[in-house]
Amino acid sequence: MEDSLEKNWSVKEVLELFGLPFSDLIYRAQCVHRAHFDPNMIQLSTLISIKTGGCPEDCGYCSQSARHPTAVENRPMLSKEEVVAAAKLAMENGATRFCMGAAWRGPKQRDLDAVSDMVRAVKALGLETCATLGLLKEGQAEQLKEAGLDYYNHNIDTSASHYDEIISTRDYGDRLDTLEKVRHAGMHVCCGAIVGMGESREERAELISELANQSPQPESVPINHLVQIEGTPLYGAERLDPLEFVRTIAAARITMPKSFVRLSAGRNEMSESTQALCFLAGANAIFYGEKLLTTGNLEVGRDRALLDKLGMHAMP
Ligand code: SAM
Ligand code: DTB
Ligand code: SF4
Repeated sequence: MEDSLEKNWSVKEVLELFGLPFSDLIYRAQCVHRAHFDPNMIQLSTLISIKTGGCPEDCGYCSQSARHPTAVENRPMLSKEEVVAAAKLAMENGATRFCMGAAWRGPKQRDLDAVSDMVRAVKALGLETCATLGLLKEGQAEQLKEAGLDYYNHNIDTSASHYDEIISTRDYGDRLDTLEKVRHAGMHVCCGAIVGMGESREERAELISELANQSPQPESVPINHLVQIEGTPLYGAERLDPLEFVRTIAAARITMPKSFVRLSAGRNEMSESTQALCFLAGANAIFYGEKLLTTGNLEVGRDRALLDKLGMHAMP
């Protein structure tokens, strides 16, 4: 089979993957997955929102934008002690990475100092660390790396062509610029997208090609299904067919063979069968823990039961 690692994926080629008969697509995804990973192993990351709500940005999907009338309120930043206590619990439950999210356009210097302290403390527990704090300015990625940050999450969210329908307060190029800073500082990149935001299949193929054509490819690729939040502009958007979601996962796996493809937001509204199909299509990471940032996720016990049922084991 062709080694797709250094391959440049055109939108047309990705669209052809989407158009394969379902069984052929899953078979290809499985072949690629098994060439690079233990197919029964899954990586578990736990999220925490260290600063919730009151965000100045206007992302159309987000509960935390101050511009949308949602039930989420502007809360102060958590203390280091609160964050460390949550990280300990995540570790006891079996997570190997702890991801700290903040509702900012980007961190101010004072915020970054506080987050750096949290990163140091979480890292000292023996967990991998990840943060998602928005756009980074010159020098900020280096400071986070210095504090022991392993991964920085910054999503392209959607295709360049659909982007303006979703966000107006920062552009696609701003995002690429932050991703470049993360790479340059020597951190691992976690970069993915959200589907189910009214995009077409072609736009889904476009976003997969944009993720896959990053060089090097992101180590971690979260594929989120939109969690519809009352009060946001995207509330009421047409739900994606679950099998189209599975196809998106398969396309990510085939085009990014060595990346961890994370079945991310939206699992709470997904059947076990759909999740199992996502794993079959090459997803090998999930967010694990009762909460994502502001919305619910599956209970730890239910996730453990699902993994047991599928004979899957958590990455040590
Ligand atoms: N404020 C920072 C930023 O936007 O870069 C970091 C936190 S932000 C909440 C992190 C990511 O969560 C977003 O880029 C988006 O991909 C995802 N996300 C937010 N709300 C979501 C929703 N309702 N459904 C699915 N994914 C969502
Ligand atoms: C990502 O791609 N998905 C996560 C994480 N990175 C930060 C966030 C999902 C948020 C879902 C909606 C919420 O809980 O507010
Ligand atoms: Fe703010 Fe991030 Fe939500 Fe956009 S996704 S409104 S930047 S918290």
